[in-house]
Amino acid sequence: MSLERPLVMGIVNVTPDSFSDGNEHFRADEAVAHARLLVEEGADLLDIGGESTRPGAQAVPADEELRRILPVIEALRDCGVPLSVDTCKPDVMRAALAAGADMINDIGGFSAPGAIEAVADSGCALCLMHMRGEPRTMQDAPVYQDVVAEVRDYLDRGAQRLRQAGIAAARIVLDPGFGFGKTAAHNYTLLQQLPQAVGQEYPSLLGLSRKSMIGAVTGRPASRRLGGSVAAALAGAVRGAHILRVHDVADTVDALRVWSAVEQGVRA
Ligand code: 7PJ
Repeated sequence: MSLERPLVMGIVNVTPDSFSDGNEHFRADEAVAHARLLVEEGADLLDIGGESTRPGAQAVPADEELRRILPVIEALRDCGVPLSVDTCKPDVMRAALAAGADMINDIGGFSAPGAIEAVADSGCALCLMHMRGEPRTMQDAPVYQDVVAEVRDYLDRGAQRLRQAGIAAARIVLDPGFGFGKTAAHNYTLLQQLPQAVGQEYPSLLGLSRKSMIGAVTGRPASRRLGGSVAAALAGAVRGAHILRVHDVADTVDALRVWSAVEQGVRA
């Protein structure tokens, strides 16, 4: 994909938290319908997730995660945009790739035993994200000496591990992991210094949408963080972010179009 303008990645959750009806088919159908709407709204790619990774969330077994996401991947294979799958589990990675996924988005940074082997030979794109600790406990008073340098170091080492496994540089995307073992102050420092945090060698992916760092500044609950999320996405774009992972695709696309018109003019 061209990375000349920031791409918008639409979030497709297939978790009971977001689709509270317990019926599996209903849940998959809802997710697919929502995903198709996001594509109509201008999503350049979709990120399908079957495990909630919010702070304090409990782990989901691989077979349950696959029951949730496989029907959704299969239904969306022909939707016109590449499909990313948000998972840390090597078994889920393999099955998702076999079902047609184009990208694996691992908040664990491909650190699980077997994760790199699961993706190495497929040719898929890989998003390697920084996290401190694990989702259940990561927000228990995270401490850094220098958050930008420590995130950069983690991402550099992670990318090195992928390269040493024979993975081409062109497949790799790096993400500073907003909200994953970081205070609001850490998150805003990372966003302000994005080029230093992610470096210049690989494209970057940012997940800022509706996160607590937006609530920390606006005082608003997750359901009312649209304006703050769009502002954060734009701040990322201004600093050179390549992929913006968002819930609100239409509004983010509008903001990026207006920003682009200001910077580059409107074509006649
Ligand atoms: C992220 C993610 C993120 C990447 C989630 C949420 C939590 N994957 N998955 N980056 N966040 N790469 O969306 O609030 O920031 S789940």
